[in-house]
Amino acid sequence: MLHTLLIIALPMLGADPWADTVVEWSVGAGGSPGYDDPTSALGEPTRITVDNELVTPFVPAWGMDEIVSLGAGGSLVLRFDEPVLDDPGNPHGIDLLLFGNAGFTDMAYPGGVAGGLFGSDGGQVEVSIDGETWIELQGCPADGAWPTLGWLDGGPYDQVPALQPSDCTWPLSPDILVEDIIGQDWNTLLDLYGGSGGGTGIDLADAGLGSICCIRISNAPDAFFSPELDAAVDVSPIESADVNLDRVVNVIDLLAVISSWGSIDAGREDIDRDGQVAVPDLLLVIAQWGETP
Ligand SMILES: [Ca+2]
Ligand SMILES: [Ca+2]
Ligand SMILES: [Ca+2]
Ligand SMILES: [Ca+2]
Repeated sequence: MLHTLLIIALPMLGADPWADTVVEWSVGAGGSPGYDDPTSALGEPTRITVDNELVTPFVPAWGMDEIVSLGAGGSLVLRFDEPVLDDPGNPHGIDLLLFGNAGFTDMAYPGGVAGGLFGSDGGQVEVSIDGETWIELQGCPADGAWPTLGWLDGGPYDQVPALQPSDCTWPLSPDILVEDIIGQDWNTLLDLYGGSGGGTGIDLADAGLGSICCIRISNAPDAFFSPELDAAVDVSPIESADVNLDRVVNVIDLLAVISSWGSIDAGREDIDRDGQVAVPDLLLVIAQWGETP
């Protein structure tokens, strides 16, 4: 019995919300030279880029080991170890996030006032339940809004250290449009992101699928732009107390909440997302204790 309980309480080895394996990679023509390592699209979105700069909507990831560039005619298939679900508990119905290297121009450099979107390079997205049958998602560019915001406590052009990572498993509201952000200052931008790390949101219901294992990003043979991909991420349900995203709620999550106690710019530690790490967050950890979300 004790043995069984221990197994249940242990996290799945290496369990995380990021894409795990490159299944297929075909480099296209005219992609950015040197950006041809497909494993750059695995794991967590980039939060710190070249020269220790924090990744922000004004400073997208640009290291060669951080993003992969598809090129014209390029195609990349990624697999998740755990299926990505069309979970009704996911925020805004969004189940999957893609991170590229789009960014905002700065209308008041270095003040951080959002101008237009740059590096929004398109790319076709397909999803699959088994890695064999593919369903294309219409109107969903792989590399576009929203640019990655790596940290909640840094400025638009800061270098390390920053302390409070954004939540890269939390989408922006689909009600927010790029036009809403143009002309906004840094603090308003942070408010609009609402603790999210950005990314392009995908609702698997749009593909008519309850779960997927794999995504395919491809770029037309005659495409002028080359999309870049940084990461693919399984969205975490609302009020999930799995703060460190290892798919079990245990003492690690409890300690994370305690160490951010009282913080007003927390990321996942603010489990109910009311703006402060406090008693309700602690109660959610206790209520979900031992669960594997
Ligand atoms: Ca959904
Ligand atoms: Ca990456
Ligand atoms: Ca956890
Ligand atoms: Ca809270």
